Amino acid sequence: PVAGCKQALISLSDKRDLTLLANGLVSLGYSIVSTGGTASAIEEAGVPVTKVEEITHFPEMLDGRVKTLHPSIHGGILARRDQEHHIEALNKHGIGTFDIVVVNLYPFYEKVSSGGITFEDGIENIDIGGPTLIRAAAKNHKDVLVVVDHKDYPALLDFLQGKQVSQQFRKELAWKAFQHVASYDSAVSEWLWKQSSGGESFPPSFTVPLSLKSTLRYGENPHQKAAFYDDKSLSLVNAGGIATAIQHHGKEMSYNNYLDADAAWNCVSEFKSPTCVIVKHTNPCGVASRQDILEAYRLAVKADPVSAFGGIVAFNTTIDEDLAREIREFRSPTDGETRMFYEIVIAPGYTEKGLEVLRGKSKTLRILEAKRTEKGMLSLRQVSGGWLVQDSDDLVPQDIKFEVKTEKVPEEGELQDAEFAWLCVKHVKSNSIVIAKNNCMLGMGSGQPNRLESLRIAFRKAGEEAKGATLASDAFFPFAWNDAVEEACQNGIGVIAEPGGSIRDKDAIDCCNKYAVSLLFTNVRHFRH
Ligand code: 93A
Repeated sequence: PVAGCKQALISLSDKRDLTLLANGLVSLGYSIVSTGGTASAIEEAGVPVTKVEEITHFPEMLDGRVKTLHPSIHGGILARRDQEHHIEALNKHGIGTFDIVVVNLYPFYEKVSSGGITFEDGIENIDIGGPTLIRAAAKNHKDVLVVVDHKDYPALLDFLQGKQVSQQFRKELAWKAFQHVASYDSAVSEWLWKQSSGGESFPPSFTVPLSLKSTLRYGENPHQKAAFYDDKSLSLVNAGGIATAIQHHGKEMSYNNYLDADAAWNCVSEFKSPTCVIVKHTNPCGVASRQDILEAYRLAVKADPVSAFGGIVAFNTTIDEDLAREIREFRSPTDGETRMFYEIVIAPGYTEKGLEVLRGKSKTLRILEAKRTEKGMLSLRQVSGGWLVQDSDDLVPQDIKFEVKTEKVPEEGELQDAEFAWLCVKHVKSNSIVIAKNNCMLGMGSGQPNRLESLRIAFRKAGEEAKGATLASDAFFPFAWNDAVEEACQNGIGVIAEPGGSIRDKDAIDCCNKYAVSLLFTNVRHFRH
C-alpha cells in the first residue's frame, strides 16, 4: 500500500452493480483492494484491483473462513486519522488506510429460509469477516465511508465528487451498516434457536428485525404519527399476507386500511370454495361462499349493506371483468340506488380487463393483490412496555369435531352451516355471535362485553332469515335459561354451535332439547380480543 493513496476495500457476495462501482471509484483516483471472488469479478470487468492476500501476505485460509481478518486490513480501517500515534503505528507496520469499505454479507438469510439446507451449510453461511469489516468501518465513519447496499453506490459516487457535501451522509451510512449487521445477527440467532429447540418453545429473548416499508400519513387518528415496518424475521419471511401485497391502484394505504385489509384477507384466505368477505373496522360484516362468485359478492353485501358501505371487500378468487363490473356497478340494497363505495378491494389476482374495469370505479379505490396468509406464524401484539406473543390461531372447522349434545341431530346441510358459521366467528371480535345459513352470513354481533347483546345484534341483522339458521358463538354460554341460549331458541334458530365447557352446559343442553334445537359442542373456542 502506498501511504497517502486513496483506497477502497470491496468484498461482496451480492455483486450487483459492482462494475459501476469499481469504474466509478477508479475514475475518482481510488485503488481497489478486494477478496477472492470479488477481485475476480472486478478483474473480469477490466478494472485494476489488488487482492487482499497481496496486502496481508497471507493466503485466504480455512476454506475462506479467514480472508480479511488481519491487522493490515483492520488497522487501515480503524486507525484514527487525527491521532498521530495511530498514524505512526500504521507507518511502522507499513499499513495503508482505507477510506471506503463496501461489503455485503454471505446470503445466510436467503439460504436458510429457502429450506432444505443442512445444519453444516447453515453454519458455513454465517459471515464473520464481513460484519467485522462493516462494524469497524461504521465505528470509524468519521473517516471511512461504509456501504452495505448496492442502491447506495450512486449516492456514494456523488458524495465523492463533492456533489453531496453534507457530513450527515457518513452518519447515515454508519447507521445503515449497524442496522444491516444487527438484522443479520438476529436471523442467525433465530435460526440457531430453532435448530437447538426444535421450534417447540419461545426463545428467552429475540430481536425482531424490522425495516421501514413506508411512513403513513397518520395513525388511527390524524394527531398520531405512524409508519409501517416489514418484519424480516425468519419466522415471518414467508408469511404472505398484507405486508407483501401489491397495490395496483388508488390512494395510499392508511394505518386503518392496513388493519382492516389484514382482517379481511386473513378471513377470506381460510375459505376453500369461492368466497367474498366484507370487513368494516376489522370485523367481517358480510361473508358468503358460492360457486358463482358474483352471487357470493351480492350476498356478502346484503348481509349488512350499511356496514359494507365504505368497507373492505376481499375475494379468494381472481377478479375477472364480470366480477369487476359487478363490484363497480352494484347498488346498495338499502335504497337500490346508491352505488356501493369501498376503501379497498383485495384478491389473489386480477385479469387485465378486471383490473381495468375496477380502476374505473374511482380514483381512490385501493386495489390490492395479496399472497395467501400462511399458517404457522407468530402473532405479536403490543401492550404498554411489552409484547404478547402467541402462535396464530390456525384451527379450522376440519380440525374440529362437532359433537352433537341434543336429541335433535343436525342435517347434513346444517352441519355445513355450522362449519361455515364457525369459520366466520373465529374472525369476529369477542364476544362474537354469527348466524349463517347456506354458506352465507345472515347476521353477526361483535365486540360487545355482553354475549347476550352480541346475540341480539346478530338476530336483529338476520331478521326473519334467522329461522332455521345456524348460530355460532366464539365461547361458551355461561347461562342458558332466560338468557342467550333460550333467546336464540325462541327466535327460531335451528342449530347452535359453541365450545361447551361451562358449569351450566347441562342447562344449555336441556334448553335446546326443550325447543328441539340441535346443539353442537366444538370443545375449541376462538376468542379474538
Ligand atoms: O468467511 S468470512 O467470515 N471471513 C472473512 O475473513 C471474510 N472477509 C470477507 N467471510 C468474509 N468476507 C465475506 O466474503 C464478505 O462479507 C463477502 O460477503 C464475501 C465475499 O467473498 P468473495 O469476494 O470471495 O466472493
